[in-house]
Amino acid sequence: MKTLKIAIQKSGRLNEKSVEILKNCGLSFENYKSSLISTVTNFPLEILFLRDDDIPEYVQDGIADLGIVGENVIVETGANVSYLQKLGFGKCSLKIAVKNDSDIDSVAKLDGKVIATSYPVILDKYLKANQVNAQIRNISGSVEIGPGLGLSDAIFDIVSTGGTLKNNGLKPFTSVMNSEAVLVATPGLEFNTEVVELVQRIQSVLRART
Ligand code: PRT
Ligand code: ZN
Repeated sequence: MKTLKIAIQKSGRLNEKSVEILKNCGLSFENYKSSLISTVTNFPLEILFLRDDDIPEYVQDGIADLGIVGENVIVETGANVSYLQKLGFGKCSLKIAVKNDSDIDSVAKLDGKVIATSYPVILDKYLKANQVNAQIRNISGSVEIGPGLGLSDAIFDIVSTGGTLKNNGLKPFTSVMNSEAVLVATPGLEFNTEVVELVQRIQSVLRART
């Protein structure tokens, strides 16, 4: 029997809920902050703790068989993975926002403007689909600071409560995609006996919650 590997986020917004759902499936494992790999003692599974950005490619390439990651990260990396189950946490939207006093209120008005984001691939696709010619500035974090500093005319970022936009004097005017944490697998592994068993356990945990 093959020991499967599942990649989850090491630390960050999805870590706690990812660990929790696996524990609720009856899986027994140690969760030390310093350890990057943990062996499940009552199921043929190892847990790899990774940066979320690396998870889609690890799963695509079969280094990990399974992964728990935000859909936004999968779409941004363009990884070829199989979607097995939406997990109901890590919910957010990717939105375009501008300064409260900006006159930009439609996608068309972004033509010729500068947009700061950590999600250049998703944004580029959206702009092309809308035939808008804007300059994308790729920034790795704190993109909300851009418009206030004159660095960009707009931002494209993750929004959940909207509090960060508000605190930075920004307002969203369009939502490009919704996202939540999903369970993904290396293509072809969907029918593996242990994968099927794990997905069934996760689905019954999710059912018990509703
Ligand atoms: O270290 P690592 O690379 O693994 O983590 P990370 O820092 O890249 O990601 P992390 O932990 O911040 O987020 C992991 C995933 O959680 C994201 O890829 C999303 O799928 C999901 N998620 C859900 C969010 C949010 N909600 C969220 N609110 N990710 C980020 N945010 C940030 C957003 O970037 C913005 O700065 O929170 C701020 C906005 O929040 P509100 O509530 O003020 O709107
Ligand atoms: Zn990340």
